[in-house]
Amino acid sequence: MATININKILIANRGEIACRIIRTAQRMGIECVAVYSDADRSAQHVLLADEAWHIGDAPAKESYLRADVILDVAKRSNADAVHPGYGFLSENAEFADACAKNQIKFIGPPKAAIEAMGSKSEAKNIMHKAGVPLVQGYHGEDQSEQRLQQEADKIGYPLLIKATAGGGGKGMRVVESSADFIDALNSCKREAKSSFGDDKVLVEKYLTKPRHVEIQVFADSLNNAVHLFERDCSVQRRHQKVIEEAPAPGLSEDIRDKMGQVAITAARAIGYEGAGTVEFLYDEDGSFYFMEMNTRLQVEHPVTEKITGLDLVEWQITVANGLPLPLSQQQLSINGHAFEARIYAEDPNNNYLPTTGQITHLGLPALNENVRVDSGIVAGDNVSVYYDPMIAKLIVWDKDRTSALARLRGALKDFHVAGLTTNIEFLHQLASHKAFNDADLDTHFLEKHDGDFTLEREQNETEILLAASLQVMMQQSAVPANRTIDADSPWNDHTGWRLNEDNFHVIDFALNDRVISVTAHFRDSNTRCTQAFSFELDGKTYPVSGYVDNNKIHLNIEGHQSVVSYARENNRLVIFRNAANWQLELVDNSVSEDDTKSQANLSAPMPGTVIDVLVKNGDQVEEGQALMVMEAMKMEHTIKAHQSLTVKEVLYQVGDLVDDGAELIVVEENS
Ligand code: MV4
Repeated sequence: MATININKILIANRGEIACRIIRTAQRMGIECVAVYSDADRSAQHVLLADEAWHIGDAPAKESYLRADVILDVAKRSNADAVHPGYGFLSENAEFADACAKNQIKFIGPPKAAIEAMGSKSEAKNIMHKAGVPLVQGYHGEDQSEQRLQQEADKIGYPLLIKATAGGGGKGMRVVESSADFIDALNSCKREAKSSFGDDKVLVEKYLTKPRHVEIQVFADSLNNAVHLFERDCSVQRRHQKVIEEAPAPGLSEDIRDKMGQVAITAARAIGYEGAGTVEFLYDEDGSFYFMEMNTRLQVEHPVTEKITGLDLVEWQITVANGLPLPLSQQQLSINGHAFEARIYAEDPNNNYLPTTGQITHLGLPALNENVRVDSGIVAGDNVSVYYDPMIAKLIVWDKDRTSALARLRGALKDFHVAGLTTNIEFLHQLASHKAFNDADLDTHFLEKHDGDFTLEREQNETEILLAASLQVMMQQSAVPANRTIDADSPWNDHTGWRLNEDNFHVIDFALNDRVISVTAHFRDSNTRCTQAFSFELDGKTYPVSGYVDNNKIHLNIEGHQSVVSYARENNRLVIFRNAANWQLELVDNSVSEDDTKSQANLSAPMPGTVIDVLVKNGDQVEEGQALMVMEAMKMEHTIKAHQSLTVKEVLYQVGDLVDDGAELIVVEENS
């Protein structure tokens, strides 16, 4: 096949995978066209792309699934190729075909290969002919009750009935004995008919403790095909993958090689081109059976990238250009071990149902060759009901499984999301679980260990509340080290701060459905930058000292020192400890007299140095009067009174460095 020259790609997708594809394409000097729905006007994939076209309303059916609209954009933007990502149109044979007919290269396999794998029974027939091992079963045309019962009895029990049009675990029935077969068959057919409009089924021997092991394959248009080893994706809930890893723990070199060769045979059998995945059920005795083939780049492809050192999107584009595969099988090898944890907006305490809302804070672990984050969101973005609730993928790599798993735990602790509930704490518990550490895996792993993942938020909540109290007091008492933005000023804060004679303050926290009150007293500080308090909570008094920096609260409770992370936005304070978080709301307990005087303080318009102070505490100043002069980037800026004011306190002196937004002068407006 002649080489093609792909200079511009339309990415028919959104979120992390669209961003991930754009990054590689741009690195290869290729222009990128994004498409977006109403919900994604300022999404990351839109901002990253060289151009972006609106394609419809928020629901996927009216945007990302509109093959006609997307093809039209591809033509109008002069794209040479379309990358479908995963989901949406990635395994839509008509779309692949329509692209080809319009001389736009579909970055994926030919139409026929997608079609061949679309039906479970057709796929199994093709694989059977090619000599690919299948679970003993029947996937024939004769769908009569009699024939199916007869085939079932021949196979033996337990047995599985699968809808041939099924997917994602829908339309499956386990049958324990011959007597139960007909009832299960009818119930499976009813579900298949209503879900897929097709009640054809196949029957096969049920493996009770299999693992999901899949092989990454790659084929070019010059008849070369290789495999890029395997991934173990046994840890799933409701057929959604949760943690994937590569290589599969405990797989022998011999089985790896056999499985890889079989996967290449499967790809060749359907004239494959590009990236694909052949899924196997891997049984305890070392036997493995073809399950299905995914004719796309998969969500979990980064674990393969980490152990092979390759960029699979680059390979896809290379192959789509008509060029040969970059490496031969002999040149490929496995280096180390990788995990991917899928970070979902979902609530482990509410049956793992998706959660929605704004991400108010996003703190990522340090990124390096050991830790990678693929995400399509930033703080401020909204997770909506319209799309998949996966908000990021955390990928870690190290020299072996044990050290990679330690990396995973560490990175999960540093993955901070506020604003909505996620599965991060659950993932951390999973990565800490003994059976997972022992790699005692099978597809029922999560069901089997379900009870072990109850989240214990109440545990050590006192420490969280004391840390939160320390943060509130440090922020409100305007200790210079912590004075950063104007919103942090006590005068712009209505959380209960007030100057009072006996120097105590009441902080009311709302946590879930409770209001928790902490009474704080100042104590003498032992050092310049730590501050000491007594906090009364639940009738007990805790002497606490510490300091706050860089989103961390350093806490010393009677000699026991600890550190937690936090994010503060107005009255919302989120404390992160280990992989858990506590979302606290500061409840307004101030009395109305405190609000009678307007207190618009004067703050720094940019970071810089104070070069002149023209007022002192107690001065009366008139509107427009110059109060302080700052210098930054060799430019002078004069801070002036916006109205008639009383200067309560000048907070900086000549020569002081101030942060952008730092409060400079505390004032009271003269009425
Ligand atoms: C099986 C099986 C046991 N025996 N087939 C589930 C989804 C579909 N693609 C195939 N599935 C299974 N097929 C036989 N003969 C167990 C499963 C299965 C499963 C497979 C992979 C990953 C997770 C799973 C969870 C439950 C059941």
